[in-house]
Amino acid sequence: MASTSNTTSSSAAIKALLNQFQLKEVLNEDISTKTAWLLGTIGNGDDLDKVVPGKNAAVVTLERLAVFTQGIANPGASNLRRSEPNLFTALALNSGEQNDIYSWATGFVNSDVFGPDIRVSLIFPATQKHIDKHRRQQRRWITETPGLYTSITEPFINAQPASRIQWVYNILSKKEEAERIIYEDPDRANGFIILPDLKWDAANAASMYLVAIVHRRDLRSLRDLTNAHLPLLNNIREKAAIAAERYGVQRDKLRLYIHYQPSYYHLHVHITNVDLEGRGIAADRAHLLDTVISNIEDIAHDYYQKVTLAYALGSDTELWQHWASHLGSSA
Ligand code: M7G
Repeated sequence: MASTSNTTSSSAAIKALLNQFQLKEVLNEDISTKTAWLLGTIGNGDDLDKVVPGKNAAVVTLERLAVFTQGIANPGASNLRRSEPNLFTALALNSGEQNDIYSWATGFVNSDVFGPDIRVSLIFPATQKHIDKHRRQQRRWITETPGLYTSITEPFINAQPASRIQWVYNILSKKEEAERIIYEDPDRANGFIILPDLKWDAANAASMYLVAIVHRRDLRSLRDLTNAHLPLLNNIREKAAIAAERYGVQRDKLRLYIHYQPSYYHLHVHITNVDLEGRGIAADRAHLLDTVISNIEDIAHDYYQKVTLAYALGSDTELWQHWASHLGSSA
Protein backbone atom coordinates (compact mmCIF):
# COMPACT_ATOMS: atom_id res chain seq x y z
CA MET A 1 0.00 0.00 0.00
CA ALA A 2 1.05 3.60 -0.48
CA SER A 3 2.99 5.28 2.27
CA THR A 4 0.88 7.57 4.42
CA SER A 5 3.63 10.17 4.63
CA ASN A 6 1.70 12.32 2.18
CA THR A 7 -2.01 12.52 2.94
CA THR A 8 -2.97 13.97 -0.44
CA SER A 9 -1.14 11.37 -2.49
CA SER A 10 -2.57 8.65 -0.21
CA SER A 11 -6.13 9.81 -0.77
CA ALA A 12 -5.50 9.90 -4.54
CA ALA A 13 -4.09 6.35 -4.39
CA ILE A 14 -7.06 5.12 -2.32
CA LYS A 15 -9.49 6.78 -4.76
CA ALA A 16 -7.72 5.15 -7.73
CA LEU A 17 -8.21 1.74 -6.09
CA LEU A 18 -11.84 2.44 -5.13
CA ASN A 19 -12.60 3.51 -8.72
CA GLN A 20 -11.85 -0.08 -9.75
CA PHE A 21 -13.95 -1.65 -6.96
CA GLN A 22 -16.64 -4.01 -8.20
CA LEU A 23 -19.17 -4.97 -5.56
CA LYS A 24 -19.78 -8.70 -5.06
CA GLU A 25 -21.47 -8.91 -1.68
CA VAL A 26 -22.67 -6.80 1.23
CA LEU A 27 -20.87 -8.62 4.04
CA ASN A 28 -22.61 -6.89 6.90
CA GLU A 29 -24.32 -3.69 7.99
CA ASP A 30 -24.93 -2.11 11.34
CA ILE A 31 -27.61 0.52 11.48
CA SER A 32 -26.69 1.68 14.99
CA THR A 33 -23.09 2.55 14.01
CA LYS A 34 -24.19 3.52 10.47
CA THR A 35 -21.59 1.23 8.99
CA ALA A 36 -21.62 -1.17 6.03
CA TRP A 37 -18.96 -3.68 5.01
CA LEU A 38 -18.64 -4.53 1.32
CA LEU A 39 -16.76 -7.30 -0.44
CA GLY A 40 -15.61 -6.76 -4.00
CA THR A 41 -12.76 -7.11 -6.43
CA ILE A 42 -10.15 -4.64 -7.57
CA GLY A 43 -8.10 -5.11 -10.72
CA ASN A 44 -8.47 -6.07 -14.34
CA GLY A 45 -7.29 -9.70 -14.27
CA ASP A 46 -9.00 -12.74 -15.76
CA ASP A 47 -10.60 -13.51 -12.41
CA LEU A 48 -12.61 -10.31 -12.30
CA ASP A 49 -15.89 -12.15 -11.67
CA LYS A 50 -14.45 -14.33 -8.96
CA VAL A 51 -13.31 -13.09 -5.56
CA VAL A 52 -9.83 -14.47 -4.95
CA PRO A 53 -8.66 -13.87 -1.36
CA GLY A 54 -5.12 -12.53 -1.16
CA LYS A 55 -5.27 -11.46 -4.83
CA ASN A 56 -8.16 -9.35 -6.13
CA ALA A 57 -10.39 -9.40 -3.03
CA ALA A 58 -11.14 -6.06 -1.38
CA VAL A 59 -13.08 -5.28 1.78
CA VAL A 60 -14.45 -1.74 2.03
CA THR A 61 -15.90 -0.30 5.24
CA LEU A 62 -18.21 2.70 4.86
CA GLU A 63 -19.04 4.57 8.02
CA ARG A 64 -21.13 7.71 8.44
CA LEU A 65 -19.26 10.14 10.66
CA ALA A 66 -20.60 12.10 13.61
CA VAL A 67 -21.51 15.73 13.00
CA PHE A 68 -18.35 17.74 13.62
CA THR A 69 -19.74 20.11 16.25
CA GLN A 70 -16.27 21.02 17.48
CA GLY A 71 -15.67 22.62 14.11
CA ILE A 72 -18.94 24.54 14.22
CA ALA A 73 -18.30 25.81 17.72
CA ASN A 74 -14.73 26.74 16.88
CA PRO A 75 -14.56 28.31 13.42
CA GLY A 76 -10.77 28.55 13.69
CA ALA A 77 -10.42 24.75 13.62
CA SER A 78 -7.87 23.83 10.99
CA ASN A 79 -10.02 21.54 8.87
CA LEU A 80 -12.95 23.92 8.77
CA ARG A 81 -13.31 26.36 5.90
CA ARG A 82 -16.47 28.16 6.91
CA SER A 83 -17.31 30.41 4.05
CA GLU A 84 -21.09 30.43 4.49
CA PRO A 85 -22.66 33.20 6.59
CA ASN A 86 -25.20 30.70 7.93
CA LEU A 87 -24.63 27.05 8.82
CA PHE A 88 -27.45 25.88 6.58
CA THR A 89 -27.24 28.19 3.57
CA ALA A 90 -25.84 25.44 1.40
CA LEU A 91 -28.05 22.70 2.85
CA ALA A 92 -29.87 20.72 0.12
CA LEU A 93 -33.10 19.15 1.38
CA ASN A 94 -35.59 16.70 -0.04
CA SER A 95 -38.55 14.68 1.24
CA GLY A 96 -39.53 17.15 3.95
CA GLU A 97 -42.53 16.82 6.31
CA GLN A 98 -44.17 19.20 8.75
CA ASN A 99 -46.62 18.68 11.58
CA ASP A 100 -47.52 21.56 13.86
CA ILE A 101 -44.23 22.86 15.31
CA TYR A 102 -42.27 19.79 14.12
CA SER A 103 -40.40 19.58 10.78
CA TRP A 104 -38.02 17.01 9.39
CA ALA A 105 -36.28 16.24 6.12
CA THR A 106 -33.31 14.40 4.67
CA GLY A 107 -30.60 16.03 2.62
CA PHE A 108 -26.96 16.93 2.29
CA VAL A 109 -25.05 19.32 4.55
CA ASN A 110 -22.20 21.53 3.47
CA SER A 111 -19.03 19.53 4.06
CA ASP A 112 -17.02 22.78 4.28
CA VAL A 113 -19.03 23.58 7.38
CA PHE A 114 -19.70 20.17 8.88
CA GLY A 115 -16.55 18.33 7.80
CA PRO A 116 -16.43 15.02 5.93
CA ASP A 117 -19.52 12.86 6.38
CA ILE A 118 -18.17 9.45 5.50
CA ARG A 119 -15.11 7.41 6.34
CA VAL A 120 -13.93 4.79 3.90
CA SER A 121 -11.50 2.01 4.86
CA LEU A 122 -10.06 -0.39 2.34
CA ILE A 123 -8.28 -3.70 2.84
CA PHE A 124 -6.67 -4.76 -0.42
CA PRO A 125 -5.73 -7.43 -1.14
CA ALA A 126 -7.99 -8.88 1.55
CA THR A 127 -7.33 -12.39 2.85
CA GLN A 128 -10.03 -14.94 3.68
CA LYS A 129 -9.48 -14.02 7.33
CA HIS A 130 -10.30 -10.38 6.61
CA ILE A 131 -13.44 -11.40 4.70
CA ASP A 132 -14.57 -13.73 7.49
CA LYS A 133 -13.91 -11.09 10.12
CA HIS A 134 -16.25 -8.62 8.43
CA ARG A 135 -19.01 -11.01 7.32
CA ARG A 136 -22.12 -11.27 9.48
CA GLN A 137 -21.98 -14.65 11.17
CA GLN A 138 -23.30 -16.76 13.98
CA ARG A 139 -21.39 -16.36 17.20
CA ARG A 140 -20.28 -19.22 19.44
CA TRP A 141 -19.38 -19.05 23.09
CA ILE A 142 -16.00 -20.33 24.27
CA THR A 143 -15.04 -20.94 27.88
CA GLU A 144 -11.28 -21.10 27.78
CA THR A 145 -9.66 -22.68 30.84
CA PRO A 146 -5.86 -22.43 31.17
CA GLY A 147 -5.65 -26.07 30.00
CA LEU A 148 -7.73 -25.37 26.89
CA TYR A 149 -5.64 -22.28 26.22
CA THR A 150 -2.47 -24.39 26.22
CA SER A 151 -3.89 -27.23 24.15
CA ILE A 152 -6.06 -25.32 21.65
CA THR A 153 -5.64 -21.55 21.54
CA GLU A 154 -1.89 -21.20 22.05
CA PRO A 155 -0.88 -23.53 19.18
CA PHE A 156 -3.27 -21.55 16.95
CA ILE A 157 -1.66 -18.26 17.98
CA ASN A 158 1.83 -19.65 17.45
CA ALA A 159 0.88 -20.82 13.95
CA GLN A 160 -0.16 -17.31 12.84
CA PRO A 161 2.11 -16.08 10.04
CA ALA A 162 4.15 -13.00 10.92
CA SER A 163 2.69 -11.31 7.83
CA ARG A 164 -0.63 -10.88 9.70
CA ILE A 165 1.00 -8.27 11.90
CA GLN A 166 3.23 -6.70 9.25
CA TRP A 167 1.24 -3.48 9.68
CA VAL A 168 2.27 -3.45 13.37
CA TYR A 169 5.95 -3.88 12.51
CA ASN A 170 5.64 -1.13 9.88
CA ILE A 171 4.41 1.24 12.59
CA LEU A 172 7.06 0.21 15.10
CA SER A 173 9.85 0.63 12.53
CA LYS A 174 8.33 3.96 11.31
CA LYS A 175 7.94 2.58 7.81
CA GLU A 176 4.24 3.51 7.79
CA GLU A 177 2.10 6.05 9.67
CA ALA A 178 5.24 7.63 11.19
CA GLU A 179 3.79 11.13 10.94
CA ARG A 180 0.66 9.98 12.81
CA ILE A 181 2.56 8.95 15.94
CA ILE A 182 1.33 11.00 18.89
CA TYR A 183 3.55 9.60 21.60
CA GLU A 184 6.48 7.23 21.74
CA ASP A 185 8.43 5.72 24.58
CA PRO A 186 11.30 3.94 22.78
CA ASP A 187 12.26 1.74 25.76
CA ARG A 188 12.63 -1.85 24.55
CA ALA A 189 10.95 -3.45 27.55
CA ASN A 190 8.43 -0.85 28.67
CA GLY A 191 8.05 1.30 25.59
CA PHE A 192 5.30 1.67 22.97
CA ILE A 193 3.89 3.90 20.26
CA ILE A 194 0.51 5.63 20.52
CA LEU A 195 -1.25 6.70 17.32
CA PRO A 196 -4.79 7.10 15.98
CA ASP A 197 -6.52 3.82 15.28
CA LEU A 198 -7.42 3.31 11.64
CA LYS A 199 -11.09 3.45 12.66
CA TRP A 200 -10.77 7.11 13.72
CA ASP A 201 -10.53 10.18 11.50
CA ALA A 202 -8.33 11.97 14.09
CA ALA A 203 -10.63 14.99 13.90
CA ASN A 204 -13.58 14.61 16.24
CA ALA A 205 -12.39 14.31 19.85
CA ALA A 206 -15.80 12.97 20.89
CA SER A 207 -15.02 9.76 19.01
CA MET A 208 -11.29 9.65 19.83
CA TYR A 209 -9.85 6.19 19.25
CA LEU A 210 -6.11 5.65 19.73
CA VAL A 211 -4.08 2.50 19.97
CA ALA A 212 -0.90 1.87 21.99
CA ILE A 213 1.33 -0.74 20.36
CA VAL A 214 4.14 -2.14 22.52
CA HIS A 215 7.70 -2.23 21.18
CA ARG A 216 8.51 -5.67 22.55
CA ARG A 217 7.51 -8.52 20.28
CA ASP A 218 7.14 -11.36 22.77
CA LEU A 219 3.71 -10.45 24.16
CA ARG A 220 0.97 -12.00 22.06
CA SER A 221 -2.09 -11.36 24.18
CA LEU A 222 -3.59 -10.85 27.63
CA ARG A 223 -2.66 -14.47 28.45
CA ASP A 224 1.06 -13.58 28.37
CA LEU A 225 0.82 -10.79 30.95
CA THR A 226 2.37 -11.24 34.42
CA ASN A 227 3.70 -8.96 37.13
CA ALA A 228 6.87 -8.61 35.04
CA HIS A 229 4.80 -6.45 32.69
CA LEU A 230 3.27 -4.13 35.28
CA PRO A 231 5.79 -1.35 34.51
CA LEU A 232 4.79 -1.56 30.83
CA LEU A 233 1.04 -1.54 31.59
CA ASN A 234 1.32 1.30 34.10
CA ASN A 235 3.45 3.23 31.62
CA ILE A 236 0.74 2.91 28.95
CA ARG A 237 -1.95 3.99 31.42
CA GLU A 238 0.11 7.03 32.38
CA LYS A 239 1.17 8.12 28.90
CA ALA A 240 -2.22 7.54 27.28
CA ALA A 241 -3.39 10.61 29.19
CA ILE A 242 -0.55 12.68 27.69
CA ALA A 243 -1.38 11.44 24.19
CA ALA A 244 -5.09 12.21 24.61
CA GLU A 245 -4.33 15.77 25.71
CA ARG A 246 -3.38 16.44 22.08
CA TYR A 247 -7.11 16.20 21.29
CA GLY A 248 -8.26 17.97 24.43
CA VAL A 249 -9.52 14.71 25.97
CA GLN A 250 -8.92 14.69 29.72
CA ARG A 251 -7.56 11.75 31.74
CA ASP A 252 -10.95 11.02 33.28
CA LYS A 253 -12.52 10.76 29.82
CA LEU A 254 -10.38 7.78 28.82
CA ARG A 255 -11.36 4.13 28.47
CA LEU A 256 -8.36 1.79 28.09
CA TYR A 257 -8.82 -1.89 27.29
CA ILE A 258 -7.29 -4.99 25.76
CA HIS A 259 -9.23 -7.38 23.53
CA TYR A 260 -9.29 -11.10 24.18
CA GLN A 261 -9.44 -12.61 21.62
CA PRO A 262 -7.74 -9.86 19.61
CA SER A 263 -7.55 -9.87 15.82
CA TYR A 264 -3.78 -9.32 15.94
CA TYR A 265 -1.49 -11.20 18.30
CA HIS A 266 0.92 -8.42 19.23
CA LEU A 267 0.03 -6.70 22.49
CA HIS A 268 -1.81 -3.43 22.01
CA VAL A 269 -4.13 -1.35 24.17
CA HIS A 270 -7.23 0.41 22.84
CA ILE A 271 -7.58 4.01 24.10
CA THR A 272 -10.94 5.66 23.46
CA ASN A 273 -13.04 8.56 24.59
CA VAL A 274 -15.36 7.06 27.22
CA ASP A 275 -18.30 8.66 25.39
CA LEU A 276 -17.65 6.42 22.38
CA GLU A 277 -20.11 3.54 22.70
CA GLY A 278 -20.45 0.29 20.88
CA ARG A 279 -17.00 0.02 19.40
CA GLY A 280 -15.42 -3.21 20.60
CA ILE A 281 -16.29 -2.63 24.25
CA ALA A 282 -18.59 -5.63 24.74
CA ALA A 283 -17.97 -7.55 27.96
CA ASP A 284 -17.18 -10.71 26.00
CA ARG A 285 -14.08 -9.12 24.52
CA ALA A 286 -12.89 -5.97 26.25
CA HIS A 287 -10.72 -6.27 29.38
CA LEU A 288 -10.28 -2.90 31.04
CA LEU A 289 -6.64 -2.01 31.60
CA ASP A 290 -7.32 -0.78 35.16
CA THR A 291 -8.82 -4.18 36.00
CA VAL A 292 -6.02 -6.09 34.25
CA ILE A 293 -3.42 -4.20 36.30
CA SER A 294 -5.35 -4.72 39.52
CA ASN A 295 -5.86 -8.45 38.85
CA ILE A 296 -2.11 -8.93 38.42
CA GLU A 297 -1.10 -6.54 41.18
CA ASP A 298 -3.72 -7.35 43.82
CA ILE A 299 -4.91 -10.90 43.09
CA ALA A 300 -2.09 -12.94 41.57
CA HIS A 301 1.09 -12.25 39.60
CA ASP A 302 0.07 -15.09 37.24
CA TYR A 303 -3.65 -14.21 37.18
CA TYR A 304 -3.91 -14.42 33.37
CA GLN A 305 -2.22 -17.82 33.28
CA LYS A 306 -4.69 -19.16 35.88
CA VAL A 307 -7.99 -17.58 35.00
CA THR A 308 -10.73 -18.98 32.77
CA LEU A 309 -11.53 -16.48 30.03
CA ALA A 310 -14.84 -16.56 28.17
CA TYR A 311 -15.47 -14.96 24.80
CA ALA A 312 -17.60 -15.18 21.68
CA LEU A 313 -16.19 -16.20 18.29
CA GLY A 314 -17.76 -15.83 14.88
CA SER A 315 -18.50 -19.28 13.51
CA ASP A 316 -16.64 -18.49 10.26
CA THR A 317 -13.43 -17.48 11.99
CA GLU A 318 -10.35 -19.61 11.74
CA LEU A 319 -10.09 -19.72 15.52
CA TRP A 320 -13.61 -21.15 15.86
CA GLN A 321 -12.89 -23.72 13.12
CA HIS A 322 -9.76 -24.65 15.05
CA TRP A 323 -11.72 -25.02 18.30
CA ALA A 324 -14.47 -26.98 16.55
CA SER A 325 -11.99 -29.47 15.12
CA HIS A 326 -10.59 -30.04 18.61
CA LEU A 327 -13.97 -30.33 20.28
CA GLY A 328 -15.27 -32.58 17.53
CA SER A 329 -18.30 -30.37 17.04
CA SER A 330 -19.39 -28.85 13.76
CA ALA A 331 -18.77 -25.19 13.06
P1 M7G B 1 -7.69 -5.99 17.93
O1 M7G B 1 -8.17 -5.99 19.33
O2 M7G B 1 -6.53 -6.87 17.59
O3 M7G B 1 -8.84 -6.38 16.94
O4 M7G B 1 -7.33 -4.47 17.62
P2 M7G B 1 -10.09 -5.63 16.35
O5 M7G B 1 -9.62 -4.99 15.06
O6 M7G B 1 -11.04 -6.77 16.03
O7 M7G B 1 -10.58 -4.68 17.36
C1 M7G B 1 -6.53 -4.04 16.56
C2 M7G B 1 -6.75 -2.55 16.43
O8 M7G B 1 -5.81 -2.04 15.49
C3 M7G B 1 -8.13 -2.24 15.87
O9 M7G B 1 -8.75 -1.23 16.66
C4 M7G B 1 -7.87 -1.82 14.43
O10 M7G B 1 -8.80 -0.86 13.96
C5 M7G B 1 -6.47 -1.23 14.54
N1 M7G B 1 -5.72 -1.33 13.28
C6 M7G B 1 -5.70 -2.39 12.45
N2 M7G B 1 -4.86 -2.12 11.41
C7 M7G B 1 -4.61 -3.05 10.32
C8 M7G B 1 -4.33 -0.87 11.60
C9 M7G B 1 -3.42 -0.07 10.86
O11 M7G B 1 -2.87 -0.43 9.81
N3 M7G B 1 -3.12 1.15 11.40
C10 M7G B 1 -3.69 1.62 12.56
N4 M7G B 1 -3.36 2.83 12.99
N5 M7G B 1 -4.56 0.86 13.28
C11 M7G B 1 -4.88 -0.37 12.80
